[in-house]
Amino acid sequence: MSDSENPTAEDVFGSAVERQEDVPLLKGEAQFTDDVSLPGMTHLAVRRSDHAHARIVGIDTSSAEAMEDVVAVFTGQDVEDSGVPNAIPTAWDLPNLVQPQYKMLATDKVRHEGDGVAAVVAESPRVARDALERIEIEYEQLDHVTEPSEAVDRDVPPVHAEAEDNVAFDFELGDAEAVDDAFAEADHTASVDLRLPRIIPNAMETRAAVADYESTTEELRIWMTSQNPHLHRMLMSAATLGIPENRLQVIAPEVGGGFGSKIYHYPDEAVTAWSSMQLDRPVKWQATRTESYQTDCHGRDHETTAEVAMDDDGTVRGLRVETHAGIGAHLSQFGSATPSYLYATVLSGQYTIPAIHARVVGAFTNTTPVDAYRGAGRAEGIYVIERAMDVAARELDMDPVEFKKRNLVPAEEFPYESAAALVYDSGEYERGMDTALDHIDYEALREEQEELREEGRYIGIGVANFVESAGLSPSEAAGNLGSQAGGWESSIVRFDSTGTVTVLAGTADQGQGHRTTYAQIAAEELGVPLEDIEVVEGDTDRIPQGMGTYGSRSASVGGGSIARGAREVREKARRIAAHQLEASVDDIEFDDGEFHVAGAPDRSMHIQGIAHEAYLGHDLPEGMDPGLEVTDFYDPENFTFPFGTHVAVVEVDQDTGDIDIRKYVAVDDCGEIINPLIVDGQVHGGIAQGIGAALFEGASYDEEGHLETRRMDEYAVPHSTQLPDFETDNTVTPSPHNPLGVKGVGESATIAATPTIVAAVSDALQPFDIDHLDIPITPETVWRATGGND
Ligand code: MCN
Repeated sequence: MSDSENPTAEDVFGSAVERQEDVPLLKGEAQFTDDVSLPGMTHLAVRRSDHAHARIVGIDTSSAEAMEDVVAVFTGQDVEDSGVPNAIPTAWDLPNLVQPQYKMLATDKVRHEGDGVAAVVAESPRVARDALERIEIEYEQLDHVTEPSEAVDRDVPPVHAEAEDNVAFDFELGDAEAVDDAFAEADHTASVDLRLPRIIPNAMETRAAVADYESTTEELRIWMTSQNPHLHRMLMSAATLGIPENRLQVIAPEVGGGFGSKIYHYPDEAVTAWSSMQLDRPVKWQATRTESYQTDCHGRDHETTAEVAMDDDGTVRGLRVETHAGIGAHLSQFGSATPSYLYATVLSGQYTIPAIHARVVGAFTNTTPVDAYRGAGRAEGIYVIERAMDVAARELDMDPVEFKKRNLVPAEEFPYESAAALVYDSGEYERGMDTALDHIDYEALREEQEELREEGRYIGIGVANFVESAGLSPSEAAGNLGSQAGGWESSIVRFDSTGTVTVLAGTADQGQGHRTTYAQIAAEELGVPLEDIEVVEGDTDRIPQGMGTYGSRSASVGGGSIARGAREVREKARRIAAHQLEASVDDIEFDDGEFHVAGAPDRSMHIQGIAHEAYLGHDLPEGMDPGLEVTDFYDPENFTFPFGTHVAVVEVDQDTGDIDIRKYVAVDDCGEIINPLIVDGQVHGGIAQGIGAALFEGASYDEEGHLETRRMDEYAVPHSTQLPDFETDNTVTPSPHNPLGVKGVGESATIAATPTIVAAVSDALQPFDIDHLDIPITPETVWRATGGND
């Protein structure tokens, strides 16, 4: 079927249905948190630390309090004195994890520039901001540290007294002895040092919250920029504010991008809610762009050494990885999980590496907390294995494509248990690689490369393979690894009496197109036209339970739940049809919304008509309750493992250092595809962010520990004009782990694109004897590494 046609309900799954959510977004009619305006609403602003590390000696708020239209000024001590639990808790435990208390506002020390010290509530946002300046804070400055390895190696005042050496955790995975043996026996070894700098998430909409407390009912309602309203409700209610979940409603209206940064429970939203409780008035807070850069959790921040042991014929025998991971000044909810399990378990990549050992030291530093950013942990892991494989191929003087192919997990080995403790569900890695390579003429390009080098022109070909763990589940396994949240998802599929369908989902869209793809799933299962289906997310009162949108889980876990619920609804409708058509249930066939008696197509009822009967309740099978609605909780048996191969061809100009991406090919396998248009969009956005990390992005701190990249004109993200046209393609290897056979796709391309580009640039620079350049590889980096114009 063509892209633009309106598919029938029967063939809607797998069709390129246009995004249902775009019209209000494009017309400016969509409601974001900042659009929420309540009678009597006040505005909150946060006074943040100007220092990387300092003791708070005294705070004088009197001048700010005296300002006209200032309603209140709160300090950390006020929050403490109010008697609320005041904890911003972590959501992932590790065996030796140090978990210092993280409060809504600092009381004793500031630990990074941007830590909240006081909050002003005023009648207008302008007055609230102006009053911040009038708060006088006396500090005693302390030595600070921003680099992870330095934090644990250098003698600096600890960020937290609980971790004197700044070690938040020391994590190991794999078999160190087996790796030592592999290195002792192998013909060759290769090693590479890698620095993955901090990435700032850069959602279009900065974080925001509006809180409205009703003292008479003791109920709190909060609208916020959330990727997971139910998780926010859980963390905010008991641990932070000390109110029961059933008194707290969290609503995520439209959310303008998240990329991970809106998963977390931050102090700012909490202090907004707390202030509303103190004042019994609605309170709004919206981050400025600089506040967002200073306080939204950053991504990555790894310093790694990777070593590979291999034989003459190119067989990899072992991998050893040592990483220092910066986790920032505070432990964010998944700040321990991301650089440990999410990272180390994918270090095997697509390869049959018999022995793997990884050690990760998580370090507190005087910087913005670090947590999951698109690709979370898996991006870092795949970057390590792909760079290590490229450098190892170079060591063997072997073509990297040949070397990688030789070590791929063969299709017949699935389910495949890796030496890094994962069981990959399904895969056809060689087919993915071949499909990607079919988009270029590899041999011809290699010849062209040789010829151009004679002319002083440098092209490079980068080929990166990836596999990722998406949709963390089942809950029990996640719990065994330390997760304090479930791996399940919940949905409600409800017919109403007029035959329209409401799908309520516990996930929360930030641009992924759930309203379209979820409607496609329900349409397919129920045979109802798309326009009769409404998808609702992001309101804990309308959909009581859920886990949210992160880890590329919504299609497989959220979508899986909707499919299960819809199937159960359909089966109930089938029983009603059988009863009213006076036939046995086994004789009732279902075709595009219509139930009919086998062999008698004119004896039929449409499912939308049955919905009416279900609510009338006049003529139902004996013992059946009225209504046509199912609430489902779905806990899949395992992750899904999306995979693929990306290829880039670049030309590097030695004189200017410029990198021109001549071609970019992405072949992704996300199992069965619900909507190819949306999958393509996810891949496009993901490539842009992966290229951003490779060539443009990276937060930096100056010598005083101040964030230097504080604004959009100081932190480079790629413009569309700096990106090539992307060629996308798919292979389809269904996942056996969910009812739809889908795998995630939301992070795949971000994971793949960075190593692909770095491989291509390194390949181009071979004549300069450069194996690896750290990211972001800017023109200056290239120019310096190649000796400038010498
Ligand atoms: N999909 C599909 N067929 C598949 C797999 C997915 O049609 N086989 C569709 C899904 O139905 C969904 C979209 O593709 O509409 C992404 O699905 P999935 O991979 O399940 O990811 P999630 O919806 O759970 O989204 C999370 C993921 C993550 S972790 C980040 S970070 C990210 C991303 O999605 N942040 C985004 N994509 C983003 N896209 C936008 N526009 N904005 C963000 O902040």
